[in-house]
Amino acid sequence: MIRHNFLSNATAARQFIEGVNRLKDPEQFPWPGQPNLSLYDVFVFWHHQSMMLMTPPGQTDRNAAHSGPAFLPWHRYFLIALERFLQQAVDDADFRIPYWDWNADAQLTNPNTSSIWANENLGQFVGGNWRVRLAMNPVTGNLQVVNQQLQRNLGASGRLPTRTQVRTFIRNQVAYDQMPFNSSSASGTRNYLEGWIGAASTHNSVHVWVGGDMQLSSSPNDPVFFLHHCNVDRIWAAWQERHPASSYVPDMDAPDSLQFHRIDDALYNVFDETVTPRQMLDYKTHYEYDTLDDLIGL
Ligand SMILES: [Cu+2]
Repeated sequence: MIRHNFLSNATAARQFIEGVNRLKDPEQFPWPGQPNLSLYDVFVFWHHQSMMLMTPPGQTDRNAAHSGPAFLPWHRYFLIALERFLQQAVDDADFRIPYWDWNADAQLTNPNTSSIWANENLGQFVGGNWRVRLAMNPVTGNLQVVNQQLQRNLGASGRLPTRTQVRTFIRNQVAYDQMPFNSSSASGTRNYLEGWIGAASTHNSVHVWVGGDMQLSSSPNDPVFFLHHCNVDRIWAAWQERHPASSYVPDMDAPDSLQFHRIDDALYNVFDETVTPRQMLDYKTHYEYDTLDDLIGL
């Protein structure tokens, strides 16, 4: 089953929008035991909690899902988990999350004018019925229940990475990751793609470019989170195809300070399911992308 470009597959785009609206509805998809919260809100909570779980404790860089090797497999699993619920919501087992090809929008004179932000697409989540229900309390650092509009600030800061920037690190980065396996790793495709190194600041700068809720630990409040991360995942898939002999690191010989990031560790989860980075490597058992040629073709 195929993950398509959001802007070139109207069926996938429509199903994504219909599906997230249903998952967001506490009547249709309740969060058990949490009145007025939905299954969609669980994903906001899960993401926030992953960022609060520092690995190891006592430092402020690597957490259970970011600034470390598990960044890519954790977010791959996060999308697959939402994708399964979306399949129920739209009653279509073949549905796959579409991706936002922000490299294409980077070529526009004004990327804000991309039709992805039109009202019939993602524009409708701002100022309509869509509500942010969980946001971080700035004093306690915990999520609190709120009822507010989604915020974006398109293009106010950051920039969209160019296709050339992405193709260059896919080609040049042979290793998946390297010591010290955090945001200061000097090379490795994970740190380039996450955006802590390289002029493009790849994944990070797209969060900054969208702005508003996308810059917070509660960033899955904005449905574009999933389209963005689908493209991040597509770039990882392209790198995997380009470097089939390169393996995931670290293995289980790494110290416990790398818990959640070693190949057979359980990824941080709020659902009752054990999934490891190793189980996320072969993405083709779940989906394929309509194309990787723009990333690794001639
Ligand atoms: Cu994240």
